[in-house]
Amino acid sequence: MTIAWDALIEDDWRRSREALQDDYDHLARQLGRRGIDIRVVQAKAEAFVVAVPSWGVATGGTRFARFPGPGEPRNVFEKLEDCHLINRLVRITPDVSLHIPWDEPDDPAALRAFAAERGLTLGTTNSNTFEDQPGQAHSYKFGSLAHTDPAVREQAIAHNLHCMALGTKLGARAHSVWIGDGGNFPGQHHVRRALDRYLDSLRAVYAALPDGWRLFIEHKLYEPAFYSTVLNDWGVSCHCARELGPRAFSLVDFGHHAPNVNIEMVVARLIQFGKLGGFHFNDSQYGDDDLDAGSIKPFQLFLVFNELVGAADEGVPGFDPAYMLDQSHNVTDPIESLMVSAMEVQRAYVQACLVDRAALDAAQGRNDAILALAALKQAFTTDVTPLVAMARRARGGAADPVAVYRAGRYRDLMAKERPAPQRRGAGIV
Ligand code: RM4
Ligand code: MN
Ligand code: MN
Repeated sequence: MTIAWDALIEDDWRRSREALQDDYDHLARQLGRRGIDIRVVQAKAEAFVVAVPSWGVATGGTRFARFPGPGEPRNVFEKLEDCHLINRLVRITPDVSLHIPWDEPDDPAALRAFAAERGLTLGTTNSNTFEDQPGQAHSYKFGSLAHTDPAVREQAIAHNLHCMALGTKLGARAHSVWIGDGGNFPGQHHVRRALDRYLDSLRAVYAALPDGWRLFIEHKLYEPAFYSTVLNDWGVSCHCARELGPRAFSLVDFGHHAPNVNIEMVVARLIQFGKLGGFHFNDSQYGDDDLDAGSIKPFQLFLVFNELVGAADEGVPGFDPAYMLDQSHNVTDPIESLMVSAMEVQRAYVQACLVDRAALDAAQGRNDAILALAALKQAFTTDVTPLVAMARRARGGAADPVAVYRAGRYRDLMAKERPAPQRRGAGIV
């Protein structure tokens, strides 16, 4: 059985078009008064893309429990089916990040073709040396790339090389490394030596980076190591990326910072030092909560995009960050969460495009804090909903993706088509 998505998208459009057009016209006039052509901004919205994580389409779970939903994907092909539907409705997520070995294909060419038939690319491989796999020679219990035992480090390096070799067959262009290495207790590991070992291992990974690829390294303050981690913050990450070479960059996962860290500052500094590789978008109240992007601190997301749009406008050399979502869904339908999150990231981007940079520059020059903040707030408080909805519509997506998704009753269908229990390790973190 198939679902008539095109008809559902049209129904939704017919229902909403009049109100939407009205709101759009109003916004066009409002922006016109500020000297902004809505069509120019809409073109930017239409060109915006953010990758979805293959591991995000299944329910995540916590260390306490996992409550799987009906019809969850059981393998990488089914994950791509879900990703395809997401992109079909929102039209800004044509790229999927894969996690190896969770998504290890028997036949890489077949997986690549399966994705391409659905208009999807597989742009980034993510390695996993934070858990053990069946039959593995050495355990990662006490670390991987930074382990004290060279045999464990070799195994972790080999896994990363495998990911990149696989990625070349899948058409990927980047490899992303996050490790769980660190200590749970003071004194457990030698802080400086652990970082030296990590860097030595990463040099071997970097040396094998395929032509035209970028290497992303992802810092994280804590978890699973609760006292100290090897790549603990953006400064250490930036240092390591510099040590490695011009194709190594820092990746910023929003949840990997202490509460109240000024992430837009982190982003600005990495831009300034030529080492911003990309993002794992999500949101959090406390730690690596992996909640939906923009759900807790939408103003922070906007401020990050304010830095990004500012850098793009200025033509900062080498500035080309990769945008990816990295979330774990526990109480929502993962497809809905990923659609909403992608749209929230797009919204923040579009709002940042509305910042009156001349006014902001002038206010900064005069040290006028009130008007500087006002320039940002004017953009942030502009409701761009009709603009992004029209952008979606122009690309063949749904005016209201969640409404269309619910009308299609995809989960009910999948519950019948995907009855088997999910395999362990298939993206459950
Ligand atoms: C980590 C980190 C990585 C992700 C894993 C599953 O906290 O965010 O990017 O691959 O979780
Ligand atoms: Mn991440
Ligand atoms: Mn994380």
